[in-house]
Amino acid sequence: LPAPGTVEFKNVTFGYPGAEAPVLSDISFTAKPGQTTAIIGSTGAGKTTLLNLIPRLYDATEGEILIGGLPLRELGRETISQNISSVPQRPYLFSGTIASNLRFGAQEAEEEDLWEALRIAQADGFVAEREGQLESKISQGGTNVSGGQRQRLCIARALAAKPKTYLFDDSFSALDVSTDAKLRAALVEPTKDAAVIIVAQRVSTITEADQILVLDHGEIVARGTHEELLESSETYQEIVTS
Ligand code: DUT
Ligand code: MG
Repeated sequence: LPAPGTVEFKNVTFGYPGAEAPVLSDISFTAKPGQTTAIIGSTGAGKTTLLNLIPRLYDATEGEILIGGLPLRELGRETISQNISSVPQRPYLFSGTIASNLRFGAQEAEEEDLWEALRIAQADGFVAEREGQLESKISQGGTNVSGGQRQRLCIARALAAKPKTYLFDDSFSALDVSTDAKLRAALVEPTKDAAVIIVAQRVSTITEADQILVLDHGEIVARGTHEELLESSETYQEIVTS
């Protein structure tokens, strides 16, 4: 079997229920542990839809998705949530404390582990400044933290769960360029044995990725490293220069 955490798409097609045309067509790729797979493409290309198939928010209409070589459809909810952490495009926080939000996928985590996750996510500074720190209250929907803080808390939550597969949906674009760079540098070590799939808007976020998939109208129109795509893909060149 492929290593745990490996995500394989085999000829996956998906259409939203009731819609005529599929949103994703014949998608095939493998995201391996120890590697970063980046997905880039214009708005509406199907990037979020593709990521959402992995924790089974929807099931593929055709084709197959395998996790660690096992069909996704045969894995239980619990196995999926224990092994895959997803930072959604619109990250959400629950009403409760910062600690309870961070422990969502990691009930057993010690305070020290939570601080470590916050440090990596570049969120330790503002949490330390809040009255009550880890025990400070988050209001319903997380409206008493800023969008960028919410994003970093959700990244910390994903890290605290120590999954085998990370899904980041446009998780770095609300951060300023310098925080984005610091955060991604800090992520290298804790995610080094995991499969990391990143949807990005900024090319600078993914130039180091092991493979980049260029998605256009639900199809992978090019794939390769940043250097390879600069040579081979007009769509990628357009994204880089836009
Ligand atoms: N779509 C639906 N129903 C949904 C979500 C999306 O019909 O619940 C459509 C809208 C769009 C396509 O699917 O035509 C792909 O949407 P997705 O959100 O996957 O696109 P994206 O690549 O993530 O766009 P963005 O960069 O704006 O996040
Ligand atoms: Mg999206």
